[in-house]
Amino acid sequence: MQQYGLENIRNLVLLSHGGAGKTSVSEAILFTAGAITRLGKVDDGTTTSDYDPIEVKHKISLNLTVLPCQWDGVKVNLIDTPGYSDFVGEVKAAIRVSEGAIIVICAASGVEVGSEQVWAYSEEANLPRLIFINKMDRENADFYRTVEELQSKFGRKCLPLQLPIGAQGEFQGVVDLLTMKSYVGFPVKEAEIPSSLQAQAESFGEKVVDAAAEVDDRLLEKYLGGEKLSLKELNDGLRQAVVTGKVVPILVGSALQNIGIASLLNAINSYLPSPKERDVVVGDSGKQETMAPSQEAPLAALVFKTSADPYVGKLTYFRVYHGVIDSNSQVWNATRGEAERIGQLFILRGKTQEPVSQLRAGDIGAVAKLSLTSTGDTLSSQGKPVKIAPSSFPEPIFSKAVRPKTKADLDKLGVALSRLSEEDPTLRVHRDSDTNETILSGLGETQLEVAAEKMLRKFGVGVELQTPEVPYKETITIPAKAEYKHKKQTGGHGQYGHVFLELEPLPRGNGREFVDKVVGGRIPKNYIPAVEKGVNEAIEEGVLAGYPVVDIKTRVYDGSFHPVDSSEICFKIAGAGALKKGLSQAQSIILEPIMNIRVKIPEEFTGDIIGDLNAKRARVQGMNPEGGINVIEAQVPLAEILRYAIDLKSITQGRSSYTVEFSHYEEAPPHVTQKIIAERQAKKP
Ligand SMILES: Nc1nc2c(ncn2[C@@H]2O[C@H](COP(=O)(O)OP(=O)(O)OP(=O)(O)O)[C@@H](O)[C@H]2O)c(=O)[nH]1
Ligand SMILES: [Mg+2]
Repeated sequence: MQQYGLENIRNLVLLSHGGAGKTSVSEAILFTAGAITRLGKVDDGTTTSDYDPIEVKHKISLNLTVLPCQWDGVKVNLIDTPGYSDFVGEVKAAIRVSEGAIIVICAASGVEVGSEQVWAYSEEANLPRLIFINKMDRENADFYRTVEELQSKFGRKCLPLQLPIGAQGEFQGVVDLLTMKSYVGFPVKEAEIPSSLQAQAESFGEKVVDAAAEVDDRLLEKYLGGEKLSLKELNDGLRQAVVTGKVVPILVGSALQNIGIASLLNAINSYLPSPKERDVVVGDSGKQETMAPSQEAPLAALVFKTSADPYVGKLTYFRVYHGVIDSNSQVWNATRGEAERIGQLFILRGKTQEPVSQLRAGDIGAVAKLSLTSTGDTLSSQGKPVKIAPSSFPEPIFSKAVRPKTKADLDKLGVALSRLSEEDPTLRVHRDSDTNETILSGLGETQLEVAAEKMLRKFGVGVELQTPEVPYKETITIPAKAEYKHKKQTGGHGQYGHVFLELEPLPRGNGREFVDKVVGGRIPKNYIPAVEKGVNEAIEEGVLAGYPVVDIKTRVYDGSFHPVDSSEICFKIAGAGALKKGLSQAQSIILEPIMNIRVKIPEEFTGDIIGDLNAKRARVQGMNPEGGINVIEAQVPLAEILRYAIDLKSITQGRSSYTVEFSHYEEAPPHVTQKIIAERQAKKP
């Protein structure tokens, strides 16, 4: 097995909006580097990266995929990611373990919202990057228009290192502005620059030389002195400029035609940093420090993904930052403070797993069936435990109720859901005790639909997703007294229970209280728990629309009994009856949950968003415009924002994010109350 030193590894994440061609580019890279012998196609479901049957079905990537290959003695670990914004959890995990990024832009559709989003993520993570303008063979492909757009959005540091030869149906190859040669077709043939492109190449080439010389005083001096810089000097200068983020090279090609891919691999090796050039942050949130990477002991490896494979079981993906990890060894999970047994290690390439005896710092691998380790944990040595800072994931904002289709599905539901949320850290599951529903939360509708599909395919669990019910509550507004006598004379001995209750509203958020104020044994002590039970059962239903009553104090203060006919059940019935009578006199109202919401949008959408929030009965509480972004804070009823993830995406074309959390319960306005009551009436058999 070949081992690679730190400087001979590249860990790279492929980023773009949905469908710009990341998976196709990764396939072309694997093919060009000789890691695969057939060039698969997304449209045929034959790529190495999109191997999951659900990915094949939808023709989009849903999971991050590690795709190693070798180019010129360098191991390149590409990580393909999904472009659809619901799956940003995968993107974040991939970014966390990469030293560099390739941003794929479609030459026909240009810089889309999703491109801006992934650009922002890579800025945030401080990732040196390359831009690959893909689909040059497509109708409407325009290199120069796309470059202009890139420069106007992301600055002039976006610098073409190549020009395309021809475009659309005529696209044939690229002009390299460093070597000043043409590279045409596949397998690639080197040629002179076509005369029609000569002038263009010279003017663009000058900018490349400027940028390369500028980062290094020695080069700059030589250049200004009128000397020609060698290819090596240009490459060294550019590498420095790229690694420090001063230049983002633009390359061009077509994944489908496999044009420009060898040049892209060359650029990856030449310009993007190796693991050696990036320290890693370790320690707990209070006390963090950086650790320089090294292949000497001790071990430090970060778990960045866990997948639930129906055949292999749990598969744990990790990136080694320090030291070496061996197959069939014992390591220390520093996050949990426990030892973990490591079985056979693998190098993954899509679904293929190549067993290896060892993985060294800088590299990425996987291991099956770990018992206690989960995503975000650090594997290290017990003698020197360290914790590597894990990636942070966005909080769930969109929920659906999960209904199993059959009894058999119900039995397997819990396991399937917990496996899924282990696999995707942006998914959460909880049981809503108010509505008795199992709630699955995530980032958007598509993500939850895919989760349901995975449940069926991977775990054989059929479910339906429904809009969750709003956990309304009922409360009283004035004190009331009520009496209920349960008395029946049947054949043998009769039934008798008699209760007086006093109801009193409590301040919002105080729940329920039950007190016994009966004196003189007018209700014997042993029947009081039965009264309370009756009250509690009736209180769960309320009198308006079947919702539980809260913020209420119930006092039992009087009653009577019969020495022979009274029983616990009679007092329970009397307690429930008195409560219902009391509620109907105490001017009951419906309470609805109010959420705190924080919406982050580009400023130009402020008017639309406020208008929409107002229509949703929100109270806007603050606005903080900052650098083109506006943060709007508001309180809004839960009932109005069950589909907010979808609404917001459509108003802002995806240029937005928000967080939401429960705040408090509040009286629902009359028209809402009437609607809730009418709906309940309609549901009654
Ligand atoms: N004409 C042309 N089509 C391409 C090229 N690259 C990709 N495509 C097509 O574009 C579509 C999307 O390609 P993918 O590779 O799946 O794009 P992606 O960025 O991985 O998409 P997501 O994973 O959904 O984000 C597919 O139909 C590809 O065949 C290209 O260079 N030229
Ligand atoms: Mg893809």
